[in-house]
Order: sequence, then C-alpha cells, then structure tokens
Amino acid sequence: IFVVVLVIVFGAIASGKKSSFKDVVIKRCQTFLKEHSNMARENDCEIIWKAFEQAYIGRDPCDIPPEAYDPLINSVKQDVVCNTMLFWSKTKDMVQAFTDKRDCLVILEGTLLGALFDGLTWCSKNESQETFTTDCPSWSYCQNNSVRSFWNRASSNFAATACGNVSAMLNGSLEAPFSSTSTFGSIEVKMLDHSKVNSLTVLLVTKETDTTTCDNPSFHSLQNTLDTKIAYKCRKVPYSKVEGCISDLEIPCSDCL
Ligand code: AVW
Repeated sequence: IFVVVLVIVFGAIASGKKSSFKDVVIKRCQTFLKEHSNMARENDCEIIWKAFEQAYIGRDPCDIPPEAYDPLINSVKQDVVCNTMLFWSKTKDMVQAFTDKRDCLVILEGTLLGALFDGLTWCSKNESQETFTTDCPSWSYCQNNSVRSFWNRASSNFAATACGNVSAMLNGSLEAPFSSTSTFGSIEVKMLDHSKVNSLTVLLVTKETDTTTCDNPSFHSLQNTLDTKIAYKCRKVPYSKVEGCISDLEIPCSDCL
C-alpha cells in the first residue's frame, strides 16, 4: 500500500509540474476564444491542434515546407478587418506592446493563428510521434525548419488576406529600416493583393537623435517590390508618441500615429 501511495503522490507531483506543448497551445486557444467570443463557434481548438501537428510530426525538422501548414491555415477561421492590418520589421516588442490592448491595429501575433505559436519552438523527428521543444533547428540552421516554415506560411496568409489601407512599423534607428530579406520584405510585401489593398504606409518610428528619414534608400527597394497598383506612403512617427500611447490606453489611436 505504501508503495502504491508513493507512486500516486509522485505521479501527481510530476504531472502537475510539467505542462506539455499541446497543453500550452490548447490553453492559449481557449483563452483567445474567450476574449474573442464571436470566433468561438467557428473555431475548434482540438481540430486546430490536429491540423497543426500533422504538418511536422514524424518528419525531419529541416524538411517541413511552408505548405505543410496549409491544413492548419484552413482550420483557423478569422475574418480580418480591413484598414487595421499592421506589419512590422525589427520593431516587434514595441509593436506588440502598442497593439496589445487596442483594436485599431492588428498584427499577425494578435490573430488567433499568431497568438497560438508566438514565442514557441517545436519540432519532431523522422519516425517519431513526439513534439520536442528543445534541440530543434534554429531559425537559420536550415531553410525549411518547422518553426520558420510556419511563420513564413502564416505571414504569407496574413498579407494575402489584407485589405484597404495597411501599414508597417519600421525601425527608424536603423541605417536601413527596410530589409528585402526579412519576412516583411521577402514575403509580406509581395503577397499584398492590389485588388484588395489600396495603400501601404510605412510608419517610421524615430527617436530624436535618429537620422534616418523616409528618403532612406532602403525604401526604394520596398517600392520596387510593391505592386505598382498599390500606393506607397511613408511618415515619421516619434518614438515618444508611441511610448506614450503604450503606457496610456486613454489616448485614442488616432492621436498615436
Ligand atoms: P524581423 P521580419 N534568428 O524583426 O520582417 C532567429 O527581422 O522578418 O522582422 N529568429 C529570427 C531570425 C533569425 N535570424 N530572423 C527572424 N527571426 C524571427 C510577421 C524572430 O522571432 C509579422 F507579420 C524575430 O523576432 C511581421 O510583419 C522575427 O522573426 C513580419 O513577419 C522577426 O524578425 C516580421 O518579420
């Protein structure tokens, strides 16, 4: 009896401590659907999980093409609101803090698909049924790794569904805020559909001491990549203004950008 009790107690402690990767994703899914109750009827967290898993389970973690995530993309139902889409490059933390509790702008990481996997690492192995969260190939170790292919596929979908006037927050503290090899430059700009998107506005977030302006040469390559039927605009936004809006939710969005 003593041994049985011991096994049960240790079993409970062990299972209570460790929450599996699946548990994390399912929990995020349920939380998101609670906060966006209008989406709860159309989205099923278990179905989404199954569609996700089939992309990489049992496969070489460097041999997952972005298309492997097509069933996942199709399993998530979310209508994007035109004129609210915000892209970003080299500004992640600021943009996440800024959009977190505001509905006026939506980033990929603020949609159900992006929120489920933001900040996570996952992979499997040939012949394995398991999901690993450590010792997975890093972002640039191989092109088609399970995590990078997911973000490439998700970003391409996010841009392809964009409509109206969209914007991109870029980092004015950099010598070249636009990089044609970034996800924004290599995937998202190219996927914007001129039949739905009217304009792309670069919001160049600039500190007082920054010297980079909208005349920066890197924006020429952005305009060359952008469909000529989509209007290009660029405007400086003071970093202090964005900071102020992050700390004070009472300031309306229209006064932030
Ligand atoms: P980014 P993007 N090693 O700030 O335009 C590890 O350049 O690419 O913005 N992780 C990396 C690496 C790397 N070499 N490169 C990129 N990442 C990951 C989705 C890392 O997590 C949204 F819709 C880094 O924080 C945006 O509009 C993130 O990729 C667009 O794509 C962004 O790198 C931002 O992609």
